[in-house]
Amino acid sequence: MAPTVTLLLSALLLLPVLLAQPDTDYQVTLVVQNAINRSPTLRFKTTIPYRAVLLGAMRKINKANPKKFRFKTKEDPNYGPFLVSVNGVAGSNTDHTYWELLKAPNTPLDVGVGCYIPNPNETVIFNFTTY
Ligand code: B12
Repeated sequence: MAPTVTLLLSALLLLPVLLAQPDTDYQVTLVVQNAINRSPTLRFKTTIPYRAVLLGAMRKINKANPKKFRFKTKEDPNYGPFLVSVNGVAGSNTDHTYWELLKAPNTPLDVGVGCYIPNPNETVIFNFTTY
């Protein structure tokens, strides 16, 4: 087969794959709430690239709002980053508190911030609560 024809055929075969992966970023909303002391709820919006993880959205929000959204994570050898604190409020083993990760309105995420891939226009809630 002539090289030009092969090239054309390959391009045609790749087309559905390329079309299935949108190149536009999508919006994610992050809500920070405290179920224990009822401090004011914060809401941030950002955009992330196709199938980016939640941690990427958090870093982007922190970069845009360094005084309003800060966080710390601790690397777990098995599950990746554990969200330890948000805006200086840290979970505690003695008080049995932690930052719960929810997909709005109240579905707990089944993985941590380093693994979770938000859907387009999704709202993720960081809820400081007890266990
Ligand atoms: C107890 C527990 C917790 C406790 C841990 C605190 C404590 N002092 O006990 C609390 C309630 C805080 C917790 C929270 C979460 N957990 Co949890 N947790 C467990 C559980 C039931 C047992 C862990 C354990 O004690 N192992 C025994 C000890 C000796 O081993 P260890 O390595 O020291 O255990 C530590 C780690 O497991 C770590 N840890 C616990 N959960 C998570 C989650 C993530 C993402 C990370 C990075 C670390 C981590 O805390 C443990 C104590 O220090 C496991 C399931 C299981 N049966 O293993 C789920 C499990 C580890 N948790 C899980 C999840 C998803 C979460 C949350 C993301 C849930 C949510 N929607 O909010 C949050 C973490 C949010 C955040 N801030 O990052 C998943 C992780 C799956 C994955 N691939 O990421 C598991 C496997 C359960 C599941 N759904 O399948 N968890």
